Amino acid sequence: MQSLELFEAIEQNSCQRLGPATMVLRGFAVPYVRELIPCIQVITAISPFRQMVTPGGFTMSVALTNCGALGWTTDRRGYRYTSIDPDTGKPWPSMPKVFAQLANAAATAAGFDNFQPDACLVNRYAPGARLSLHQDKNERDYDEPIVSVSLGMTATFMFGGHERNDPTVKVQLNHGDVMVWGGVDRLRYHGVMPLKDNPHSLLGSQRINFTFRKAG
Ligand code: MD3
Ligand code: FE
Repeated sequence: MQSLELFEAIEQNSCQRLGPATMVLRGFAVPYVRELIPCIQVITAISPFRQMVTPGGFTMSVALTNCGALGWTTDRRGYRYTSIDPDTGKPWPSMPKVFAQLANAAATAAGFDNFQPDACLVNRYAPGARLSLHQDKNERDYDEPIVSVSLGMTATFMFGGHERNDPTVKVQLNHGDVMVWGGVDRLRYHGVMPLKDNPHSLLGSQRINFTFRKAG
């Protein structure tokens, strides 16, 4: 291998620390992608992507669905986890084994043993979709880590502090990157900048993000 290729190969699988308890595992999900993509079709055939309304009355630009025992939802009454998809009246589709295996392996690689998620939020970003700065506060146990998997187009993630006005660090999240955070970083503000349209070879003009949590 040429030295530049060797460097790129290492870069592809690097481990980057974003905060005291936040790691970016570059390319960690790449070996799983061929199995993950057909799972997305199965999940969305049961519970399609939809744009939900926030308690403030805004329609989210990000479309979402869920798999696993619990799914994250929002409407005019608030944010919460439910076992039933409010649009279908049926349970959310079950979490594919390969999803749970990937989440568990990534958590272990980042130093969190025995992560067994019961919820997987699947976010779909079309060009222009964004997620404004927020905290994830709807889960029961803040000691459990969260694992996020990025697929498709590259997004710019914003990583803030514990106050809304704290400065943010911007991080590019590419196809196959996995982020794991917990502990003291669990309640940090974060968001995603409006998605630029640079079509991806496998997924086209979209970004799909899985966020695994222990919600119940
Ligand atoms: C929390 N999703 O669904 S990954 C969300 O890319 C969400 O779809 C984003 O924020 C997405 O709630 C970001 C989740 C994430 C990543 C890093 C964090 C949440 C974080 C760091 C600290 C706290
Ligand atoms: Fe979040």
